[in-house]
Amino acid sequence: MWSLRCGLRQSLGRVMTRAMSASVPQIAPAPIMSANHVKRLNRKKLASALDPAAKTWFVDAYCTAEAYDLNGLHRLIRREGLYDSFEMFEGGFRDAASVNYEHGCDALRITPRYLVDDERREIFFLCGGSVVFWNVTELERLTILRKLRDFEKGRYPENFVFDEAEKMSYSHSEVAKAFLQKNQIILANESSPKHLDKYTFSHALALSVKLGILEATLDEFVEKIEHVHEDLRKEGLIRLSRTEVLKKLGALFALRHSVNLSSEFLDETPDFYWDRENLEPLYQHMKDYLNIGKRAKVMNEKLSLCCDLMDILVTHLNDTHHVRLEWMIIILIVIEVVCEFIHLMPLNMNDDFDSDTGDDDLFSDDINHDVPFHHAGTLMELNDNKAGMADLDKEKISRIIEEASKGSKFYDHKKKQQERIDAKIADLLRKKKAITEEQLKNASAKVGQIVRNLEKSRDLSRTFVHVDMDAFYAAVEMRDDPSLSDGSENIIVFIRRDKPMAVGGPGMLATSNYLARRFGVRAAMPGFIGQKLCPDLIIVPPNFEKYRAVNAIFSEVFAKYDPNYSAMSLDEAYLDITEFLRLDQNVRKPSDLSHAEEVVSDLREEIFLATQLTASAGIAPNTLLAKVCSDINKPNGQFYLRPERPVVAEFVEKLSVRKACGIGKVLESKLH
Ligand code: DCP
Ligand code: CA
Ligand code: CA
Repeated sequence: MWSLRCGLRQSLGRVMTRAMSASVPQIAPAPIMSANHVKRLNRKKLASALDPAAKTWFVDAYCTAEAYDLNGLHRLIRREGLYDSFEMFEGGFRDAASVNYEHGCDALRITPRYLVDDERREIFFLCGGSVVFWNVTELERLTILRKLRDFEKGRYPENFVFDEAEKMSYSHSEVAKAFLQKNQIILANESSPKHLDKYTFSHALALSVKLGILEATLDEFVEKIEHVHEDLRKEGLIRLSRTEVLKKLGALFALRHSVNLSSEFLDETPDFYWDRENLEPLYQHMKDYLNIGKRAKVMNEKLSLCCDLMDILVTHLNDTHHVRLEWMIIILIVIEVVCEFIHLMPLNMNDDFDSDTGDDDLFSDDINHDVPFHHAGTLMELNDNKAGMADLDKEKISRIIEEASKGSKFYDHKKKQQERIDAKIADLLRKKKAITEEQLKNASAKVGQIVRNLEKSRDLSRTFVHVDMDAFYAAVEMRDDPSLSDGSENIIVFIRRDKPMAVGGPGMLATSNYLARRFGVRAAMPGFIGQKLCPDLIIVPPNFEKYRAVNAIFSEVFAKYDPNYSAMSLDEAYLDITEFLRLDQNVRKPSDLSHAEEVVSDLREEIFLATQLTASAGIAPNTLLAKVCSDINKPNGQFYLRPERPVVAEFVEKLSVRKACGIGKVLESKLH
C-alpha cells in the first residue's frame, strides 16, 4: 500500500497539490492511508468497568447490507412470537410502534420473551442495514444474522461484515443520565425509558459499522488499482481496458454517493434528537468517540483522490476513448443525481420514471447561481403536500408557524438543517457549472435513449391498488371517544366528527383530522405550533397497541384480494389484484364502474364494516402511480387511472415531482 501511496504522490503531482490545499489539512500528507487505521486507533479497546466489581456485558454491532426491509422482518418476528417488537421512526415517539411510510421506519427494536438471565437482551435493527445486539450471545447473534438475510437489500461481503463489526462493553449505574466513560457505555438506572439511551448508542454504533464497510470497500478498490500505478511507473502503460476503467469509475461514484447521502456521517443530527435534550449530546459524544466525522472526511478525501487517479487513466487512453469516457463520466454524474432520486423510491420504480417530466429539469438553467436558493420568505414554510390541505392560506399559516417557533430549539434545529441543505445545493450548482454544453448534450441524448427504452418496456397489464387509511391514528381515536365528535350520526367519519383534533404530544404530532388540517395542523409539526394555529385543537396521546389491532383487522381484508399484499406501514398497503380480477370476472353483475373500480369499492366497504374507519385507494398499472392516485380523492374516495398509454402519459406529465413518493421539500429543491 505504501508504494502506491508514495508513487501516487509523484505521478499525481498536479492532483496532490490540489488535494493538499483541500479542506482537511491534517490528513493531506497521507491521504490514501487506510481510513480504518484512523478508526482502529479508537476501537476495540474493551476497558474494564468503572467499578471493578460492577458487572459488564457486551454490545455488538454489524452492518450487513445497504438497507433492510424492516416491514418484512417485523412480520416474521411477530409470526415467530419469540420476541416482543417495537418500531421507531422520526415522527418522534418515545416508544413508537408504527412504521411511517412517508418517513420510512427508522428502526426496529426487539426484546426476547424468554429470559436467560437478569440482564435484558435487546436488539436494534436500523433501516440503513445495521443491527446492534445488547447482551446477546454469539449463537443467538448468528441465528438472527442468518434470518436477517431474507430482508437485506444489497448484502455486503461476509468478510467485511465480520471484520468491521464493533464490540463495546457496557454496565449499569445508579445515575440519572447515561454516559460514556473510559470506552465503556454506562447506562443510567434512573433513566426512563432506558431503551432510548440504548437506541442512541446503537444509532452511533450503526453509523460506525456502516462507515467501516464503506472504508473497507474503498481500501479494496485502492488495492485493486495498485497495479495500474505500478504499470504506469515502470512501463508507462495502462493495462486496464476501457470497460474496466468504467466499471471502477462506477464503483467510485457509488461509494461517494453512499458517503454523501448519509449526511449523518458528517455533522447532521437526525430529527429524532431535536427535542431530546439528554440524548443529543449522548449521540454526539458516541459519534466523536467512534471518530465518525473525521473518518467520513478522510474517506471523502480519499475518494476524490481516486477519482483524480481515474482522471489520469482517462487522459492516458487514446483519443476516441477519451471522448467516449468523458461523456460516460457525465452520464455517471447524471446517474448519481438520478440515483439519489431512485434511492428513495418504493417498489417497481423503474417502470415509472417517466419520459418527459423530470430529466430536463435536472440541468435546466433557470437558476441564478449567485442567489440563495431557498425560502424567499419564511424558514418554517408550511408543508401542505397532504390530503385535505389544498387551498389553505399558506403564507399566513407559515407566518404563524414562524412566529410560534422563533427562539425555540426546534427553530434552531430547522435553521441548521436548512443551512446544510443550502450548502449542498450550492455544491451541486458548482458541479453543474463545470459541465460543458457539449457534455450536457451528449448526456441528455443518452438519458433520452434510456427513457425511450424504458417506455418501450412499460407494462400496463397488471392492476395495482394502493390502499391508505384516512387520518389513521386520528380516525381511530375519534371512533373510540365520542367526546371528540359532535355526536351527529352521519356515517362518514369526516363530516360527523367536527372537532379539530390531532394525535401526538407537545413535541411532535403524528397526524391530525381533516378539520384540523384546514388550520394548517399536520403530522411532523410540534404540538405547540399546532395549538398556535388552532387554539381549540385537542391533542390526544397515541395508542399504538390499538392501531396495531386495527391494522390486523383490515390486513385480513387485504389478504382476501391479494394474499401477497405488501404492507408499507401500519395504515397502507399495495395489492396486486390482477389475479383476483381474472377469477372474479364471471361473478359480477354489469355496472357503470369498471371492474377494478367495483372491486376496490367493495374492498373499502369491507374495511369500513370491519373497522368503522374509512380508507382511500388508488388503482393504476404500477405501484408508484397507485400511491399517487390514492391521495387524489382522499378522504373516503378512490381514483382509477386507466391502463392506457396516452392516459398514463398525460397523468404523469401533469404530476409535480413532489407527488412522487420519497420526494420531499429537500430533494425537490436539490432537483430544481
Ligand atoms: N404518522 C406519524 N408521523 C408522521 C406521519 C404519520 O406518526 N410524520 C402516523 C400517523 C398517521 C399514520 O402514521 O395516522 C399514517 O400516516 P399517513 O401519512 O397515511 O397520514 P394519515 O393516515 O394520518 O392521513 P391521510 O388521510 O392523509 O392518509
Ligand atoms: Ca393514511
Ligand atoms: Ca399512510
